[in-house]
Amino acid sequence: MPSAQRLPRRKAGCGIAAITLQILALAPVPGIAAAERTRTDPVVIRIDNFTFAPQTLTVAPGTSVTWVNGDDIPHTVVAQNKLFRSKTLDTDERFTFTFQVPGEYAYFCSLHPHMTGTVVVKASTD
Ligand SMILES: [Cu+2]
Repeated sequence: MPSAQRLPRRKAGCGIAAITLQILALAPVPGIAAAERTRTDPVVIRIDNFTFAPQTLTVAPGTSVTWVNGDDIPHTVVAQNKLFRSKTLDTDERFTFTFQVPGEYAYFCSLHPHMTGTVVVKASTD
């Protein structure tokens, strides 16, 4: 029996299988890297010209989102479900909130209620 395992044909077969496994093992790596990037990148929503940008932002659970007021007049960031509410933000002031629970969070500026935006929180595996 040990001699049968030393046949050259078998060795060749094992080598091809090993190469195939290596190719398959490489495949998931880009996906994992993308998920980590989603979690760790600082996420900023700019407030410029009475507009939140991006107006709709999708992040993974646990992401901290920072709003920065780039306007010369004050704004606020207020969740419609009252989950968060910033103080009045003057120029270049910022407000950060960490989203833990998946869902859609609509928010607006209480000083200019026509200013609206949405943060969508969902697991990166979706
Ligand atoms: Cu405003």
